[in-house]
This record gives sequence, structure tokens and C-alpha cells, in this order.
Amino acid sequence: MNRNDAISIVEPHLTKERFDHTLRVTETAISLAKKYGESEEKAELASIFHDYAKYRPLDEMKRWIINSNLPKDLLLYHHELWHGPVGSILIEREYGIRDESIKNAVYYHTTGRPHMTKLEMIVFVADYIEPGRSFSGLDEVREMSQHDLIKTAWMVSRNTINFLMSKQNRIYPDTFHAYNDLTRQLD
Ligand code: DGI
Ligand code: FE
Ligand code: FE
Ligand code: FE
Repeated sequence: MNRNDAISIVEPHLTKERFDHTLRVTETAISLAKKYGESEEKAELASIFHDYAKYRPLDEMKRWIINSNLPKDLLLYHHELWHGPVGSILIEREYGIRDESIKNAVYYHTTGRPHMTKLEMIVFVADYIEPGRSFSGLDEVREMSQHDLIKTAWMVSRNTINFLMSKQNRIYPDTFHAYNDLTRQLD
């Protein structure tokens, strides 16, 4: 599937703001793919689809989790965590995207996971640093993204956990497992 086809598929499913975010994530991910020697085509497609399921009704996402082989414990955590896993299923069923590397980059873009591939880290990082974002501490993360992808993914994971803890939110196990694995890789 080429870029324009993917963009026309995704656009009607997103708000204007989310669509613009998606385009910025895509440009950011392509530039990271160039820098770190990953397929630009895969980075592009995974990014265009990363938030595809973001606005699906909650009961529909819940049904996909219950009726597919997705982990049921997702239902015990915030519904914000559902759109990545559900998106990875929908892009295969609706558009025939079977490439596991792309599906996994969509699946894990919110939480990360242990042993993330380069492509998964690229989408995970691009989603966080795209130029429309304004998290505190973002300058440091953007600077690191020019030098070390693993250290950057570690910072994203650390910042996300710190942020969630400061709000007294629950944290999905994959989110912690990603942090622990990236920390181990930095040791
Ligand atoms: O879809 P986006 O807004 O572009 O970004 P995202 O998919 O990375 O994150 C969606 C939200 O999920 C964001 O507010 C951070 C939050 N999040 C990430 N990991 C966890 C989490 N929320 C909870 N409750 N637990 C997590 O482990
Ligand atoms: Fe997302
Ligand atoms: Fe996003
Ligand atoms: Fe620099």
C-alpha cells in the first residue's frame, strides 16, 4: 500500500487534530528511520496507521479484545491503551496489512514492550516527540533522538511512567516491562 492510499484510508477515521498529529508522527518517523537505518516505507505505513483505531467506540474496541486473541487484562486498564492493539487487528482485517513488524509497531506504540524492534521504537518515539507535542522535558528527548534511539525510547518510557505516577494512574505491565528492558540495554 502506498502513502497516499494509506492517508486517504486513515483520514476519515480521525479528527483534524489527530490527522495532523499522524502526519507529523509520520514525517518524524521517516526521519528517524533514515538516521537509524530502518525501512522508511515501514516507518511511514506504521505511523500513518498508528492511531487508526483511536476513535472507535469503546464497546466496539471491547468486543475486539474479548473476541480476538488480544490479552484480556487490557480491559482492566484505561481504555486509552486499547487503540494500539485493536488498530493492529483492524488494519489486517480491513486493509490486508499482514506485515507483523508493522502490526507490532501499531500494537505497541502506546506502552512499548520488552525487546522492541527498531521500527517499534521509532514509532513509539516519533509519537512522543513529533513537533506538535509539548510535554515537559521534551527538548532533552528530541535532542537525544538525534544520537541514540535506545536511550531516547528509554526516556520516553521513563517520562510516561513518571507522568502516569504523578497523576496516580495505573500503569499497564508492558509499560513497566518496556522501561525495565530499555534500562537493562543501557547498563
Ligand atoms: O494516541 P496518542 O495520544 O497519540 O498517544 P499514545 O497512544 O502514546 O498515548 C495515549 C495515552 O495513554 C497517553 O495519555 C499516555 C497513556 N498511557 C501510556 N501508557 C499508559 C497510559 N495510560 C495508562 N493508564 N497506563 C499506561 O501504562
Ligand atoms: Fe496512540
Ligand atoms: Fe499518536
Ligand atoms: Fe545534538
